[in-house]
Amino acid sequence: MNFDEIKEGFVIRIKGANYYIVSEGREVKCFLRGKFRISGDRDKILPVVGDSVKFRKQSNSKSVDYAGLIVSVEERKSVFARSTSFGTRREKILGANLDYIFLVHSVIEPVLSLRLIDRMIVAAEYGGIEPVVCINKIDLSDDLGALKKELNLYVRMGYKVLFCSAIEGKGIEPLRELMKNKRSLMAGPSGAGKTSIISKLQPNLEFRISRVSAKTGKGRHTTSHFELHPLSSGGYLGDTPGIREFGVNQIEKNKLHLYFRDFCNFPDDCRFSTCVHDHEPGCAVKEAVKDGEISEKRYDSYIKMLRNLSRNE
Ligand SMILES: Nc1nc2c(ncn2[C@@H]2O[C@H](COP(=O)(O)OP(=O)(O)O)[C@@H](O)[C@H]2O)c(=O)[nH]1
Ligand SMILES: [Mg+2]
Ligand SMILES: [Zn+2]
Repeated sequence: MNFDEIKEGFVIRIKGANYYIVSEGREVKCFLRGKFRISGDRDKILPVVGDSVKFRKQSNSKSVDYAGLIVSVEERKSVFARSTSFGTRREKILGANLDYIFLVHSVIEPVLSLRLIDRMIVAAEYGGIEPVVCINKIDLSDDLGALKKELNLYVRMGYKVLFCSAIEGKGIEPLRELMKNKRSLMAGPSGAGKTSIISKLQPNLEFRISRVSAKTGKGRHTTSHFELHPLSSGGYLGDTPGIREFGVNQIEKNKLHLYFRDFCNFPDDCRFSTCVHDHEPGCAVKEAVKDGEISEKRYDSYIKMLRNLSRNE
């Protein structure tokens, strides 16, 4: 085959050995050959969805579905990863360069769990992705004011918190606005309404996304596949139907606190520089919890996660 001309693009879908790249507004089917290097320190890692790549376009190709050869992967700005098993710190990188991860949770059915939200936020912060808390099914809430007050905790930390009802089509516009020209991922417990929200964002997109998960969702523990789908208002969106658990066991115990944004206002105030804000005396974080500057719920989430990480070590 004859290759020339290096082009740039990013991976939106991987099927077997085929990598589908968007480049200059077109989809290009590419493949890998041999070993290649990721610029920076991650060597010999296979591209994932969202990776920016350089590829050699096949010359003389008239077909839209022409082939290219991926020659390099650019350094990742963010990663979407999860730990692969308990008792190890191994992780699997599922995606790269995502701008937002929408943490879709419902008021009830399934019941709202701030602890799960906290865990998902840690996973997002660890990967360098901006999380957006999205509370769906507000039509089922009997006290929306109280709910908003409860969630205000995240607003104070600087996170975006959205409320919507996919059924009633309420609160969808701000979601669409945020997703515009960004690469986003939907995540959250099964039944929270991810698919319903997608169908309101862009009719028929939910069918394309479901098809992806139907094909790959054979075993619920094996699924870790997602694709990025173009949004007609600009940007790309993926769903994570099979990624049930947000494993964060790969995080080092003494680094966990770095992913709690609200703890970071007190970085140098603890007596011990190695303080993980657990049983140490003179801990500024614990002091801030006592003073109500840090929410007790957040601290409880932290300790719970810390204990889980300890169990792994
Ligand atoms: N009452 C109410 N039900 C909803 C809403 N959004 C989704 N549902 C229902 O919740 C169930 C799960 O929704 P689905 O979109 O499949 O959730 P997913 O598993 O996160 O993709 C379905 O029966 C939906 O009809 C909502 O805003 N209000
Ligand atoms: Mg779904
Ligand atoms: Zn401390």
